[in-house]
Amino acid sequence: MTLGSNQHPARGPLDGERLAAAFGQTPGLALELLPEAPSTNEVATERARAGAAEGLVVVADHQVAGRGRLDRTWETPAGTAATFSVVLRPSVPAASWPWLPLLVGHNVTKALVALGYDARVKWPNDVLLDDDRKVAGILVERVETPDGPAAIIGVGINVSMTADELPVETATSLAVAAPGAPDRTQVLIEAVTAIREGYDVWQAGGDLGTQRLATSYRSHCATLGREVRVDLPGGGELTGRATDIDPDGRLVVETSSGTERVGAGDVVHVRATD
Ligand code: BT5
Repeated sequence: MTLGSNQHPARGPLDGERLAAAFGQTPGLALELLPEAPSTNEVATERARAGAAEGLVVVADHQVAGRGRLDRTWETPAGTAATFSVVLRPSVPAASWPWLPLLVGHNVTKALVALGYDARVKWPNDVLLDDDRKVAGILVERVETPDGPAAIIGVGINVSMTADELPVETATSLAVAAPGAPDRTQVLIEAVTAIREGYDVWQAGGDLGTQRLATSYRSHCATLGREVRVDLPGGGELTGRATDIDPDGRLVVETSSGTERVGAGDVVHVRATD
């Protein structure tokens, strides 16, 4: 039987028991699984403001109003994606916070590599597969809460979308990249565990932890060595060769008029042009 463009193999719901068992075994993680949510970042923000402890993972089986950066949207057909947010309450100095989005991208990439995919991270934190197509997006937001500032770490991973379900041309999914994609529950467990472990090592390591993260991130970052165009808010742009990530997590670009550094919060788009 061939499947028409509107028919897709059945997709089961996330396995709440497996998620609860996996997160229950990892110290510092707790699970809130919702059948449907507008945006897990929104729900996790509410929970953080209401006093949720570090490590709460809010998972939506189906996220219906997912958010990207800068008011962009994140679209995931029902049953095809891992969409979750983690509440963190970092104790690192404020100067180290810019590394957090990079850390998340780095560890989601590592989780996909461990699952057998040729994943790499595009600065600051888009996770790419074949032909530079985006398989995962990350939205890190700082929120003020009565217990101090919290970081809401939002991650969306395209797992089982077929080619005709991809929301934009630049996207891909694990299933499109290779047959036999793991189920969404497994992808979610691997990603959350990798983020939590990477975060704990980073926090425990102090300045040395950030230096180690920077070294590891640089060696896996697909942007370094590429010719790039960086679109800036307000319509400006920079073009040149991306040569480094500086100690503050900024991208260093050698342009024809000198060296420029851009922070993750200051860019609209980064595109490889070579
Ligand atoms: C991101 O934004 O890449 C961050 C996406 C974060 C999504 C997670 S899901 C769980 C949590 N809860 C939320 O509400 N959000 C987080 P940005 O770099 O702005 O990319 C957004 C752009 O990617 C869109 O404008 C589209 O062009 C494209 N896009 C939308 N959906 C996509 C998808 N599923 N896969 C790949 N690209 C997508």
